[in-house]
Amino acid sequence: MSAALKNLDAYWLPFTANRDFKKKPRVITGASGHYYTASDGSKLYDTFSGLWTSGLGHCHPKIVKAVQHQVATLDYCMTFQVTNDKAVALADRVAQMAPEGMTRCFFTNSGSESVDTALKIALGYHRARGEGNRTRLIGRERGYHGVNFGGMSVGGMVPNRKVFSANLIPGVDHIRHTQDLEHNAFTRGQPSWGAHLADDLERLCALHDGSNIAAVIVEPVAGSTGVLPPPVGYLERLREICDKHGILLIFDEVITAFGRLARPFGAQRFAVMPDIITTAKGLTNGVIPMGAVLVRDSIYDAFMQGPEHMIELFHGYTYSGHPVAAAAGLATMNVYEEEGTFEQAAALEQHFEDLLHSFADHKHVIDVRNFGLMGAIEMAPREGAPGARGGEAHKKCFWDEHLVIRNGMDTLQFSPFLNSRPDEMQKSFETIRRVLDTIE
Ligand code: PXG
Repeated sequence: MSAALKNLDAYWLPFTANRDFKKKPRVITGASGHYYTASDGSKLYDTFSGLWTSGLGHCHPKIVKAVQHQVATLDYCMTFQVTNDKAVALADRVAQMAPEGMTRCFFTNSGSESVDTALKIALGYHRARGEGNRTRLIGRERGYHGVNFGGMSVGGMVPNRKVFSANLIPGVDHIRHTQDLEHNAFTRGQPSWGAHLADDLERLCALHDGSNIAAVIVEPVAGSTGVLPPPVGYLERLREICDKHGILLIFDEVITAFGRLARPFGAQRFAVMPDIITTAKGLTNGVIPMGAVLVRDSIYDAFMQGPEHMIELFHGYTYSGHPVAAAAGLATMNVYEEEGTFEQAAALEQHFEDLLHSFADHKHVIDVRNFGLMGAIEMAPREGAPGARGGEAHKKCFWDEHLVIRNGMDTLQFSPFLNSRPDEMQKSFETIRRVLDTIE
């Protein structure tokens, strides 16, 4: 290992067991296409497309070139009161791909920022229309909406919330999640059982009075919690209930946008139209941090009142619409189009599903779930050591098999490249099978 990598003391890794990690660090120093290079020079196949980010593969030459050019042309300019050509072009480009009527785009730098921006827009929208009483926000158990205070509050990941319990934002409630192994284990795609779980929103409308609720936020397919596809009819039902009570529906598409479900947006795949969509990750193929929030025209219009010289929304980030990020975003959109990436993703779905479900007979496996190019294999926890099986699988794959896999506790999650080679995808699952066979 190089001298620069010897001392990890200063480095506090996110969402990582730091002390365990530092005993034997897993450090990546390069990447090309579907492979990483580790600090010992070995090449590793990436089964997670970065962190759901890099569907086109790593260091795509067209994105690299666009970033190199942009950083040497306009490295930064503020987007408060002045802006740059790339941000303008990317907003237009993304709006053209969006569901009809969702043509307004606000830039952020991450999924967490997109979520908090969306929640603020929802609250501001109601207030601008004279319904300032609509302040309540509804999330879902097991939802992941990032780690800022708004997103954490509407999120439903218990370990992420536990320490901050007393400081979560007030006026938030949650509907039930949709996983129930008794009814929907080993479903291929959307479970047929569970649409009625959306009626939990009616319960909360009865409890709080629907007229006090500003917005409901859900991931169309829950990702971080271990891939929970929506039951057939579930999203439609949520939409109906929101309409009935005048509540905005926010789809958190940080994972599902830009091809993971073989469409620009999950909303299009499910043919259920939300009012606000949050994105990040695939917007730039993960190359430069960036997020975007898309809103219906009517939401944007509601803000455009009062004196024209006044700011309509007191919100924004120093790096909202950063020119280098926007250049990466534009290049990414070009590649999606030129290479037919979303069609490539669609063509891989069946193969991916078959490979995942071949684990159904494995002794440790209690569920397999998939939708689009999102997949999960859930193992039973080892007695007294939850998370141990998943952690061991990750390390064994990395050290012994040159394979990067992602585990959330004992659930293995998969986010294959949108342009994966079927043989490489197959080989990665054969390897994982071999590894699971060695795990107690
Ligand atoms: N919303 C959703 C739906 C996400 O998946 C965020 C918001 C937050 O994005 P940022 O860019 O602030 O991290 C996410 C992030 C996993 C995993 O293993 C998923 C995410 C982050 C870390 C791990 O599934 N998604």
